[in-house]
Amino acid sequence: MKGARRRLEGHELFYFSTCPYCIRVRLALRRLKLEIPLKNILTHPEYNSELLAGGGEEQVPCLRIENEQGEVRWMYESGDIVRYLERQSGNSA
Ligand SMILES: N[C@@H](CCC(=O)N[C@@H](CS)C(=O)NCC(=O)O)C(=O)O
Repeated sequence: MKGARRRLEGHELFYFSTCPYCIRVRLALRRLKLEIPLKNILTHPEYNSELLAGGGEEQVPCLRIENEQGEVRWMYESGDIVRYLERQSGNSA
């Protein structure tokens, strides 16, 4: 079924295109019709620096989550990220 994608404010996904764990997360985004900015750490070294400085690890996928109070969390596990996105979309089936 086609439908509008919903933008998740305050979220960014750090990834690179051939990483299988990142593909898993990107497929979940597509399935859940969620849109967030994607930051490719291989084509943009500055994103890799941002990931390391903020999250502490050079590993992808990593979801950066900033709440309305400006507090930031860095979520690294693809399974955790998919479950989190499902909860955000209201579709945890
Ligand atoms: N447990 C992680 C594994 C992610 C993973 O191994 N990512 C690779 C890229 S495909 C990586 O970033 N490796 C670099 C490193 O671990 O330092 C997940 O499921 O998200």
